[in-house]
Amino acid sequence: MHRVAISSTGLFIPPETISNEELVAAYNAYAQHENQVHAADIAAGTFTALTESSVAFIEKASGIKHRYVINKSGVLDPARMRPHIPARPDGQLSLMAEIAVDAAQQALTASGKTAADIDGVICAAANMQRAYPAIAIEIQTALGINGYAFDMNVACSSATFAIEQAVNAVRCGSARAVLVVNPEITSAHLAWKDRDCHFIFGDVCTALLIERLDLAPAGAFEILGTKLLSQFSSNIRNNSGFLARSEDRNPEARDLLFKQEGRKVFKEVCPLAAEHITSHLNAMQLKPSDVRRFWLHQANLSMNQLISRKLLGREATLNEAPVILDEFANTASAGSIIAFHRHQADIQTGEVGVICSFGAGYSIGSVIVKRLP
Ligand code: CO8
Repeated sequence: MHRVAISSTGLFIPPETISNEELVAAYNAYAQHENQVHAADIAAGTFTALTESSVAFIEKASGIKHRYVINKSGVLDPARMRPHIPARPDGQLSLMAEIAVDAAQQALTASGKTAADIDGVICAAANMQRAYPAIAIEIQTALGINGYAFDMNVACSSATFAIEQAVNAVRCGSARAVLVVNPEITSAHLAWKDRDCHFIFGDVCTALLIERLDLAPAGAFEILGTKLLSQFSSNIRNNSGFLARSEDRNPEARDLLFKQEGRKVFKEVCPLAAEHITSHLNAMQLKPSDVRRFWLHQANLSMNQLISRKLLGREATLNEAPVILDEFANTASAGSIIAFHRHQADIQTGEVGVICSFGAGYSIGSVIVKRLP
């Protein structure tokens, strides 16, 4: 059995950004237009008038200030309210593969590795742009990597669940190193016309190089342990899938995009996540107070504050539990990895940290790491 490390990370950030002010202005223009179109029905009581969104609510309820997106103009067009992403011919690199290759190349450069050092690629994200062939195989080929590649989806926990698969492959010797990439184009499955959730998500791609510790560069993070948990819930759900066509559904039906019972998710997932992290640490003879940094899933600021209160008996400082969701919004599985990518340079040799994701499924994944000399 080999010891395993996170050798490096990479982060692709889309070039376009949307502020809460821009988002709310577009939503409110859409709502006003809908209310004008349906004025007679509203007066007759057969149509419920749309209520306007507000920047103050978004910042107070979520902590989100802006988000990056692949395409801004389509999202902000009140007559469209979804990104404009032109279809590409089959011979051209697909969008998810393109942003994953960018993040993966950054991770390879950061660890001084080349394609020849890698034996596997896992593309793990909350949605895939096609059924097959696997996006991961396209990424593998674009990077010139031999070996194998596959896609997997565990919604917001896709990255941590993929880390465990990569760790197992490296630990037992079936791969020397595995690239885990998380291309999250959440803007394409977000209901931008729904005031309750139009502010939640953003686009990004992260990459992690999971490698045999004896091959990893100095300053890498040893993976001391991973722990996964899932518990079925429909409180976060997207019914889009290959059966939709046979079900004769309206392609515009609301349930074919992300939907959630946000309050229930908040109430149910916070205690589950805190309990999960504590029991994982206990199993490694560690306490939450031994942890130098928590790189938590980035869905909602109050959620992370509540989880850290449950863990530490007090609110964590930004140094102990960094926040990136103000800049990026919720980026599904990439959130905790962005926090790790951005906030790990100051971790000293021997210090321990926890990467933890939580989300749809429900699914929770924790990864305990220790900085190496
Ligand atoms: N502007 C103004 N007012 C609003 C708005 C708005 N935009 N939206 C809602 N309100 C109003 C409501 O109408 C309500 O009014 P009233 O009290 O009069 O009824 C009031 O504000 C409060 O509404 P809520 O109860 O809904 O508000 P909350 O305080 O609960 O905040 C949140 C809503 C921010 C959604 C919060 O519940 C939350 O963050 N919950 C946890 C969500 C979460 O973590 N979900 C995980 C999803 S991520 C995941 O698993 C990945 C899925 C795959 C990716 C999908 C990509 C698209």
